[in-house]
Amino acid sequence: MADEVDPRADSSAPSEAELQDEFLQEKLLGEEGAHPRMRLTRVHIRLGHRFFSVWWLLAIATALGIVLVVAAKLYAASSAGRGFLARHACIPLSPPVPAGMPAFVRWTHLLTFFFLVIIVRSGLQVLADHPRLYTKVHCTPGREWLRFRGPVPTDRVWTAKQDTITLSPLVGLPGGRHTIGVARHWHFNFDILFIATGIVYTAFFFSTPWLHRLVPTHASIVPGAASCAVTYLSLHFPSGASGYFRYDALQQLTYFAVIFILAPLAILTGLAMSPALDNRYRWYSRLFGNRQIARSIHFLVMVSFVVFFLGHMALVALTGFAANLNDITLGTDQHNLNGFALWLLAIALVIAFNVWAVRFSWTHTRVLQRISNLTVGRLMDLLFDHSAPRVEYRRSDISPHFWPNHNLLPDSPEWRALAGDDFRGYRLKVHGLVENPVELSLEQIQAMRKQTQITMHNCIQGWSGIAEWGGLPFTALIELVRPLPEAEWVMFYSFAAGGEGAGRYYDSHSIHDLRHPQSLLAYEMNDERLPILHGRPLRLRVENQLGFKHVKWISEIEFVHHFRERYAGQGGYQEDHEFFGYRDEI
Ligand SMILES: Nc1nc2c(c(=O)[nH]1)N[C@H]1C(S)=C(S)[C@@H](COP(=O)(O)O)O[C@H]1N2
Ligand SMILES: [Mo]
Repeated sequence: MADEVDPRADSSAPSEAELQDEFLQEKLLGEEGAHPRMRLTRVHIRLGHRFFSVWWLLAIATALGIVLVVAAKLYAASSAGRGFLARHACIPLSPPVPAGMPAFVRWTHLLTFFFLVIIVRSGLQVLADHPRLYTKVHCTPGREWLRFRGPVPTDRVWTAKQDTITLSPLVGLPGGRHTIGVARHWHFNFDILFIATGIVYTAFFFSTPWLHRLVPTHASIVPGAASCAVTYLSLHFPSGASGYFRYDALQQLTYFAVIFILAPLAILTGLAMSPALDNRYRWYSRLFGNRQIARSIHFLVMVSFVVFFLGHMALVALTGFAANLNDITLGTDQHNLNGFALWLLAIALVIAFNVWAVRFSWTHTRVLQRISNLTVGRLMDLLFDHSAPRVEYRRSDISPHFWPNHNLLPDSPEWRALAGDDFRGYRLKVHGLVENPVELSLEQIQAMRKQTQITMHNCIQGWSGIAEWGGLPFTALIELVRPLPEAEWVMFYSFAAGGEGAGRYYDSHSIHDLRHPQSLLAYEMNDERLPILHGRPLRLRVENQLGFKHVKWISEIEFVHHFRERYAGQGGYQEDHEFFGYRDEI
């Protein structure tokens, strides 16, 4: 039997500084080979059963680009082409608005750019933690449509954590390997800023004539945009002299699509990956097909933003750089270099912020985590706290492959001894702030109320899988032990050491979440005894939370007032060591 946990008496518990140091060491010294770096040469796309290097895609896109330019030049020179271009002006018919960008556009434009840089960089870091994109929720190795590293090895058990790749801090925020906890703090906090800016923009948008410059109101915009496309593709660019009285048809359509299609799509597909939402309102992720398609769309939206940014910058440069930059920064149409200077300053500030953000991530990780607990955590309280998970799947939905994570099996001698005796000697110890502390054998647990549920597991890294779980509904245990009124959190301790090998794995849940009908102490998976890999003899299911909170190989359960009283006080092993949020419903 495992000895009782008393972390307060544990003099070997690492200090904050040691935790921070260990994090820095482990993340930055990830050796090449075991955890390859993200490189374009390693990106492969699947067609049928074969994977092709993404270079082929880029080569085909380049060839297509050249063909389009030649075709546009030929067409524009032909009599039919000349006729078409004369009939359909590239400028839309919408009424002109006062010259110069209004201040709200200039400011939101600049801020959105800044926020998006952080969001894209931290998003890439999240992707690096499971560098495969799928169309099915099952995430079966070999069935991904895009991958950033080689195939999953088939000669051994391969965990999702082993599958992570390393990112340079030039690309990812904060860079390194398996820094998803930190990346999510940047990603979500800047999402909030991005959305707030979007709301301000939209409010102004509807109360100014700006509306008329962007919203397509006439069908002539379609041939107009075609006319612009032919003009641009034949490499004729308007000069900046015309000023920004109105956008041309292609500009109008593109800006409209970026602001009112791409940006909302980014937000909506991001939310579709939330376990709280997906396991409560299945119709929501179904809007996109399923949560893995939503994840793929989320990625493609990011790619579209980057492609748009490159094209946008190229055209701004080609059509009168100085005048355009005056318009974008100062809202004037002059031909001096003031706007250019301001623009350079803005770029320098964004770069400086990113350099600082990487450093800060490595030196003040706990501060970032605390900020997120206050911002993102509060928002999750507001949005998700009342949505008890309830979605169930059919047997035919069960995933053929369920990724394992972190440990292959606990290396604790107690667990090994118990496993050697087929867990006959196992006693689940339930104690702490309860009226009736108990020690339950597996037989006793199995003799209590049994519940089965076919549910979807969402790992923080991005993969998902559906399985059937059978076990004791947590409410039955609550009824048995009768928690005292001051018990608000429940700690789950594992036999296994945490992923970093330091201290045992544990996590906590609010009693509120554990009263949900889908909170389960599982001893069966897919109608069979819970496999060793997945947590034998007991593992937790709390379906509105991410996978890392589902403790495997449970040794004991303790009711406490607050999780702050245990170990480093952040709520769990991953929260202490990896700086994850203590509640992760998104
Ligand atoms: N004891 C213990 N429990 C754990 C982990 C772990 O490393 N140790 N990993 C967590 C993570 S990150 C996930 S996604 C799930 C994975 O469960 P599975 O291996 O059954 O897929 O277990 C969670 N429970
Ligand atoms: Mo996970």
